[in-house]
Parts: sequence; C-alpha cells; structure tokens
Amino acid sequence: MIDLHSTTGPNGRKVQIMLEETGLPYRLIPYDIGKGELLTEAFRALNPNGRVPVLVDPEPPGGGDTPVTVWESAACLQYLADKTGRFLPLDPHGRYAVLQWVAWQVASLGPNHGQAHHFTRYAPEPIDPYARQRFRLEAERLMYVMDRQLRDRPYVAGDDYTIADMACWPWINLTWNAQFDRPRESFEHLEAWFQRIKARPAVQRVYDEALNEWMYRTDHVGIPPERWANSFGDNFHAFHRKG
Ligand SMILES: N[C@@H](CCC(=O)N[C@@H](CS)C(=O)NCC(=O)O)C(=O)O
Repeated sequence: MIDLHSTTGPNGRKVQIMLEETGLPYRLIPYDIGKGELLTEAFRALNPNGRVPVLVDPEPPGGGDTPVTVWESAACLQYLADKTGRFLPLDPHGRYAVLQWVAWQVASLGPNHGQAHHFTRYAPEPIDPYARQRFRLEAERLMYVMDRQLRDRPYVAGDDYTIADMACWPWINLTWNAQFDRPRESFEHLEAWFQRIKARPAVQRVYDEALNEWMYRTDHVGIPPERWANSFGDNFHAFHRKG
C-alpha cells in the first residue's frame, strides 16, 4: 500500500486527489507543521527539502523489493500517472500540454499564491503593504491566465481531466476561500472549471472533513508564537541550517 505523507495544505491534496481518482490503496500519514512535526531527521531522510507531500510505494511499477520514494507534488502526480496509465496521455502533444501546466503550477501558481497568502494572513503585523500587494496582484494575474485558457476548453490542458487540473485545483480552492481583491465573478471560466472539478466524487472524498479553520480565514491569522517558530521562524530555520 502507498504511504502518502501529507498535511491539509494544497500540495499534498493534489496527490491525494490523484490517489482517490485512480483508486489505488493508500494510507495517509498526517503531519502538523505548526507542531514542528516536519522538523525531524526521520522526515528529512524521506525528503531532503523537508516538505510534504512525499509518497512511498512499496510496489514500484517495474517490480522489485525496494520501495520508491517520491517528493515534490509534480513528481508524485507524474509517478502515479505513469504507474496507472491514467490522467496523463502518452502522445507527445497531449503529454506535454499537460506537463507544461503541471510545471506552471509548481513554479508559478503555487509559489505566488503561497506568498500572497503569507503576506495577507500569516506574516507578523504590521504587514508590508508592498509585499502584500505585489503577490496578490501576481496571484490574480495567474488566475486570469487560467481563466483565458479555460475559455475554450473544459480542462486546463484540453478536453480531458488530467493531473494538470489536480495540480491547480487545491490552490484555487484555497484562494477562493481566502477572497483576494477580485471577486470570483471576475473569473467566469475558472469558476465553471472549479465547480466541475469540485463535483467529482474523488475530490469530495479528499475534502470531506472540517476545513482547517486558520488556513481558510480571509483576515489576518494570529499564529501562536510556538507554531509560527516551527512554520516560518527560528525553529524552522535552525533545523534547516543544522546537520
Ligand atoms: N514545491 C513543493 C512545495 C511543497 C510545500 O511547500 N509543502 C508545504 C505544505 S502545502 C510544506 O510542506 N510546508 C512545510 C514547511 O515548509 O515546513 C511541492 O509542490 O511539493
């Protein structure tokens, strides 16, 4: 059975959606970032970058007894697509149409939305207005890119639902809940795509739990000092400097 090391954050959710969509048996191993649960040598042995998601598959596609460990959500999604032959076409046109959007998600959509959320809600007050605005505008620009792409096609890479959609959806979900400056109505095609995917049983199974309240609040979140130190502050940096 595949182990998915994850949190309720969007990067792990992408991989969990793919596991639900493919029906592969898996076990979810949850971590609480604020409690410092990623700051251990055991976890660093799984992922030298110290972040979730990580998947461990004891039954790799080519056979053999050595489990495969994969980190970075894009690599996890591609691994599961290759293992199952689903949600990533083999023909070069279709395949790279999908992979370029997966790369765009992990290089642009995720990091910029992550910073927009950070400077809106998690950074200590007073929040730097330049940084807040800079990342919110870039987050919105990227949503306009998606909205335009979805004007003529139902899914990010074309007619079919693929790992590109699974990569993007959890971040749009997070941002919709956080309500940045532009209302959802400004992104008509993105919203239609969002609802199309939200209706999928696999997606509903992944999100069928109480939302992590602090993550989805629209206003500033006063993260308790110990949790902040583990997530963004001294404990986090001390761990990554040592060893
Ligand atoms: N590019 C990575 C980003 C992973 C990432 O930042 N994950 C967050 C949770 S959504 C995390 O582990 N944060 C904990 C930390 O930075 O200590 C991916 O797509 O897998």
